[in-house]
Formats: sequence, C-alpha cells, structure tokens
Amino acid sequence: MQVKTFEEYQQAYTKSVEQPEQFWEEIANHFQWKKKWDKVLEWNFKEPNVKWFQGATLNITENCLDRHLEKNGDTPAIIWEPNDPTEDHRVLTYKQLHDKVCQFANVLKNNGAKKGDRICIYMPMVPELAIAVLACARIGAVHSVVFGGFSAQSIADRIKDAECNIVITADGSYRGTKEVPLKSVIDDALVQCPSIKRVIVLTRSRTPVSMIKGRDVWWEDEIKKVETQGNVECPAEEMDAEDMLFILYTSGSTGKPKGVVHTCGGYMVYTGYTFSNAFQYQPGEIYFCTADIGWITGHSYIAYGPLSQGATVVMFEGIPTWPNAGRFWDIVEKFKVNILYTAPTAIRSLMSFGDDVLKGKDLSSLTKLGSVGEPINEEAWHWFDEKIGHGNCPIVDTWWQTETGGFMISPIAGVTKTKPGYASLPLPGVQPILVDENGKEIEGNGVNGNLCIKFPWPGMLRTTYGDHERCRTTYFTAYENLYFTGDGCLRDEDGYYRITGRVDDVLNVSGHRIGTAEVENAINMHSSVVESAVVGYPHDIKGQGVYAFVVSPGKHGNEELTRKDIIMTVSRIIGPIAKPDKIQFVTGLPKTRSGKIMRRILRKIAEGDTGNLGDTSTLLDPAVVEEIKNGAL
Ligand code: 6R9
Repeated sequence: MQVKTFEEYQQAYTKSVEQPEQFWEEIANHFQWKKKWDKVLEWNFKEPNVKWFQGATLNITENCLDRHLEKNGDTPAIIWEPNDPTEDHRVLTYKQLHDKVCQFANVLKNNGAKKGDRICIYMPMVPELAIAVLACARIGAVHSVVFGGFSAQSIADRIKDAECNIVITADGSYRGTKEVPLKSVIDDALVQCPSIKRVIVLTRSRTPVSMIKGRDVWWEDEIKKVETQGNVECPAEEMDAEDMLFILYTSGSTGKPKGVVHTCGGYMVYTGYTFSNAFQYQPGEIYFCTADIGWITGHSYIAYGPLSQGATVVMFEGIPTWPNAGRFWDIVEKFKVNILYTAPTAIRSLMSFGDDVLKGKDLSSLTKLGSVGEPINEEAWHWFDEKIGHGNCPIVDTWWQTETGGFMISPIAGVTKTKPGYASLPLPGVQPILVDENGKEIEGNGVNGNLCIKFPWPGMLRTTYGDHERCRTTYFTAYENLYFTGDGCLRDEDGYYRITGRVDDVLNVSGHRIGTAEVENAINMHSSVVESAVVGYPHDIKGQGVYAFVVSPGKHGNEELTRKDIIMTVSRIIGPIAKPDKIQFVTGLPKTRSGKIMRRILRKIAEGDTGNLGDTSTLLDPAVVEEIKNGAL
C-alpha cells in the first residue's frame, strides 16, 4: 500500500487518475471486509451523490482492533500522557483496547443504544474518549464529538441538530492549571435537549457534579454491571460501506455550524491509506499527534487512521506550555517518539519561548515531522526543521479539511522533496484544480486561484446532517461539477501547491475554524449591541486573530466593561475559542447602498493597511470609514 520512491508515487498517481476504480479497489483489498463491494464508485457532483464500495459491509473497529490481535495483540495501541507529568502514564495494548471497547460497547447497549442512534461525546483527552468513539462504531451508533472548548449553547445546538439520545462525558477535565467542569456544562446544555435520555459520566477530576436519577449514570458503575454479566465480547455490527460513521460539526461562512457526515467504508480506506503513506509508518514506530480528538485531525489521525494500520499512538491530555514550554519535548524524550504531528500555532507559540527550553532534551528519536491546520509560515517551518528535526526529518505539511476526511495535498515523508510553506503535491487519488472567479480553470504553473477538486476520493463528506441541500450549495454550486474547498492556492513553477488561506468568511484562529457570521451573531445577542462585523487580522501566534467592529450606542461611556461583557457573551454562545481579540466601537459600519457590509475595507483596517482602501465610492456613508480608520486598534 505504501509508495516507496518518487517514481512509485508518480505511477500510483497516474493510475489513480486513469483507472481510479482499479486503484482504490486494490487499496481497499488491504482492509478487512465482511462482504466485498459490487461496485467501487458511483458519483455525480450535481446532487451531490457519491458512493464508494457499494454493497460492501464491514465494521471499522474490526479493522482498527480485531485484525491486529493475533499478531500484534501486545503492541501498544495508545500511550496516554496525563496533563500532570507527575501522574502515571497509561499504556493500552491492542488487546486491552479491544476489550475495553467491547466492554463499553456493551455499556452503550445496556443503556439502550442501537445502530443508527446519534451519540454526543464531550470528553477530556483521556483513553476513554477513544474508547467511547470506537464503542459507538462497534455497535453502529453515530458519534458526534464536541470539542471541550465549546459552550453549553454550542453543545445544545449540535445535540438538537443531530437529535442525539445519549451523551458521554466526564465530571471534569484538566488543561494545564485549569479544571473545566464538563458535566456541569452538559447539564446547562441539556435544559434545552429533551431528546437526551441518558448521560454516561466518566470520573476524571472528581469535581462535584449533579447526577439526575433516571438520566445520569457513572461510567465505572456501568462497566461493573457489564463485568458481572460476564459480557466481555461485543460482536461488531455489520455496517454498509455507505452507512454513517460519524458527524462532526464545522464552521462555514454562513449560519450555524453544519454536521459533516462521513461514512464507514470510504473513510476507513482513505484515512488508513493516507496515514500509512504520508508518514511512511513502519511497525514499531511511536507516533504522537498533538491534536484533540474533538477535531477532525484527532478523528482521522489519532483514532481511525493509525489504529487501522496497527500503529502506536501517543495521546496527550494537557497543553504544550504547562508546566513549561518544554512539555512536548519531554513527551518526545519519554516515549522516544519517532513521528511528531502538530500545528503551526503550537510551533509558533513554543518558538516564542526561545531555545533554552530545548536544552538537554533528547529529540534524537524523531525521524519525521508533520504540520496541519493552517498555512505554516517559513520562519516556523525552518525552526521546526532545524531545532526539532535537526535538519534530518522530512516535514509533512498536510493540507486537508473536516470535509475531506483525510490528507489531500501533502508530501510523502522521504519521498517527496519538501519546500517551506508548501503542502507540495496531491496524494494519489486527489485531483486538484485552480479556478478563477468565473469558474474557469487556470492551467499551467506559476498561477493563483481558488482550490477545487474535480474527482471524488473515498474520504470525502457525503452530506451535511439533516440538510443535503446545504451540502450542495456550500460545496458544489460555486463551480459546476467541482468540490470547492474555500481555500485560495498558489501553484508554483514546479507544480507545487501552497495554500494561501481561506477566501470565504471563515477564520482560522490557532488552527480552529470559526465563521465570522457565527461570531457576529453571538456579539449581536448582547443587549447593548446594535450590529457588528467580524474579520480576521494577522496574529503572531494564532495565525489569525478575531477583530470585531461593534455598533453599541448603549455602552454608556464604559467601554472596558462593555468589551468584557461582549467577550463573555461570545464565550457563552460559542465558547472561549471564539473570543474576539480586539473590539473596536464604531458609530456605523461601512455599507453599500444595498445594505451590504463592505468587509474588504474592514479587513484592510484590521490588518493596519489603511493606505489604500480601494474603491469606496459605492458606500452609503464614506465618512464612517474615516472614523473607523482613526479609531483602529
Ligand atoms: C485538517 C483541518 C480546514 C482548513 C482548510 C485550510 C486550513 C488545514 C492546512 C491548511 C494550509 C495546511 N488548513 N491544513 N492551510 N496548510 N497544511 O485543519 O481541518 O479544521 O476543517 O480546517 O484549515 O484553510 O480549509 P479543518
């Protein structure tokens, strides 16, 4: 399944374009199916309707667990490092993980879970999170993991949208010196969610929680029940290749986050194939992905992709800067990590502490590095390369999205020549194309355009939950017969791709996707706000910061307090990750005569680039621009 040389990559790529069905069929044969497919691919991007491996049945957990047991049952699957370095780490072998997943799958069944049910997971980065995810997949329930940084309101919105009937959570979670009361956030969310019949609560921080009779049960008690029933095995539910595996909510340029839907067969094949190839994973290697399972990176490259390949994954509960900025390097040294996969925002943040924290750390086990989530600036790339990789670890800059399921454009470690800031070349099976505003293909090299994909790949989203039309209009109507990524992209003279960032109203703050419309809606809920406009601006560590222009005549001269109130409102409505970094009070927003906010102008002001604001003649009230310019933060 792995390509070993650049020639092999080129051959694989050509085959994947000329004979895509044969190409993916051969890859799929490396996985374990209960029944093989009748047809490899059926598709159109009009509706859209994409089906891979039709007629096949499988269970992804048999591929991630059972099939490794005979030869590799004692291989560590998960090495877990707790938030507090003085607490013991934990190792779960494939055999142990298998048993725990089966046990918890039986807990889910005892609590009424069935195939097709949607189950919301809101948990800390502990092994039980991976166990909960896999247990859902084991019984054919659809998981919807919500990242721990989202508010009660965001959780409620997601639970309602997916009509979940069970929540899996923990009493609390540790993040550095902070303790987050997860169960209490869930309690607040559930006031709005009558569909939830059961809440399963793991003990982690043992902070006091309210347990409601008839609704809330402890994870540990439920496990005991299963043990006394002697119910250790749990047969894997037979799933159709196109049955839903999970929903993951992500932000777009309009409205509320949408539930991206991934299905069992194609997603399994795609995450396994891309993991194995991009990182050139070899048996025995220790792989550390610093993402949270609450994001797609954790789904695809902590859980499913590595586990389907029998890899050993390091999972970390804490944050990179606690107890100090050397924590990642301590973990690398402690577990002799070979492959480190992290994000530019983490690299920039750790860089800012200087190189002293690196002194005496043994990073010699590292052989490959990876980056994901946002464009990596050259300075960070070189620091990562020199200080962490000591100049001899290829950097795999993986470009992909929640919607793509797995890596799309990425170097293959040791095979593809890398270039700082470039995601380099499309992986086999991926057909990128650059288009101009009118949807016309921009051919040749040394060009810039909007990045689209013209042919389906097995890991792509199938729909947005409960609203297929939204999937169509968001991704498939901007350009006919193309999947539109929302990213701008440069293809250089060598045909190498460099992602330049979002071209829509989506911000990328510390690698987190945040819709400007979402933040505006939250700000507008504050009682003294009339309206607002949110844009991004360059931020040294976060990549982008959130800049809000707010019309608030009722602030009564106390700007500082109102500012804090607005930040609190955004925290409550979305979560702390969407808090504005800057709030500028203005008397009006620059609007066209038809009432549209001219974000182009606001973006320039937020970037501090006020010299040339472009054409402002269509503005209703040009004076407002002067005022905003003069008050810029
Ligand atoms: C995996 C993930 C997707 C957006 C994407 C793009 C940005 C991700 C990148 C990158 C440049 C990379 N992005 N990886 N930009 N180089 N290597 O992050 O998914 O949270 O859905 O975000 O992130 O803008 O469109 P998601």
